[in-house]
Amino acid sequence: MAEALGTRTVSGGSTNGSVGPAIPWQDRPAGSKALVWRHRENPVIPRAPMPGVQGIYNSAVTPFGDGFAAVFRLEKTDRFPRLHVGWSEDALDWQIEPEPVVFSNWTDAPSHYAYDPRVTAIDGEYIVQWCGGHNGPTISLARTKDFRTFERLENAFLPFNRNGVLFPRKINGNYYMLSRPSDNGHTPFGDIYLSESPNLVHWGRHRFVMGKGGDQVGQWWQRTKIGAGPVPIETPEGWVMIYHGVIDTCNGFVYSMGVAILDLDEPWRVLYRTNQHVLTPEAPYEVSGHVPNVVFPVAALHDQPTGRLAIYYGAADTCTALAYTNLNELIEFTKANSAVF
Ligand code: BMA
Repeated sequence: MAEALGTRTVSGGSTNGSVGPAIPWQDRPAGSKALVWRHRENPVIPRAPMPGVQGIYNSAVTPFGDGFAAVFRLEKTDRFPRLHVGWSEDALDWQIEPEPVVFSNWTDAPSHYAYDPRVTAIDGEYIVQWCGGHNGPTISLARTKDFRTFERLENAFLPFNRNGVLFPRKINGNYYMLSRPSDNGHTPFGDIYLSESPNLVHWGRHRFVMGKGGDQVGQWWQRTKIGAGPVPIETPEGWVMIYHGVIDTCNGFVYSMGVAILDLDEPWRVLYRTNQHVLTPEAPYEVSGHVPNVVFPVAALHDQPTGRLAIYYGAADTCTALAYTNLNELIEFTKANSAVF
């Protein structure tokens, strides 16, 4: 049973410290020593939450008003990924808009797919980042205040790029966004980079942040590619960046979850990085689905007074799942089990 919580301070990609709704939470199962444990009723959003839908995964959730808003990657039976807004009081039960997001100032061409959205609360508005198809995948952006009207910004980068993740505040006066340059297909490589912008339009000062693992560093779980996940969480120890790491196997890619801590003022500097995954596909809904063996973290809700963290992740490119941890424990584990390379 999820324990009942009162109103708490919540930062889900927001660092404004505003009082927000109670985030989902279940205690670590009795007898378990797991650092990260799964919501017992996973998947929180099943593969077909409404008629004509066959997948909803890799999606962003954020505190909004008295409850929560989401931007979902939703696929109907044409299997074409689009962004759909969702509303929830408890971040567990969702009302999902049947029609995709429409932009006030931009008409998406029919070829413009949209997937793997993130949402960053910053300066009193929400910036949505996703992988959009514009003659190849790249990072698209839009701003909203109410999740009803969305204004498109110019694409941040040239194709090919994925996993754009905007920090929740300016650093030294500029916006910062992580990304993972890629190719036009099922990219068999990939490292995390950081770019800077004064205005969310012009991006530059691109810096390497961290690379995939491999034989030299004894890191096979992340040997093929890595990509940033939820909006980084600001802590006194640095920015906590949850990310995915991928191994190629004779049965395809396997996506797991890892953690890094980045310097607060120079976030291209990696202070710590887990030398092992902290969640890997094991549950039936993670090992079986449209793409088996995928745990793909994209959003995190943080309850500052308790340190509770609820992490949303796409499972097997099919449904949406939830896992829990304690942020302080996650940081301590990352520091104690770190390999920076
Ligand atoms: C990546 C993206 C993700 C997907 C993952 C696993 O390249 O396409 O949307 O979850 O592959 O299939």
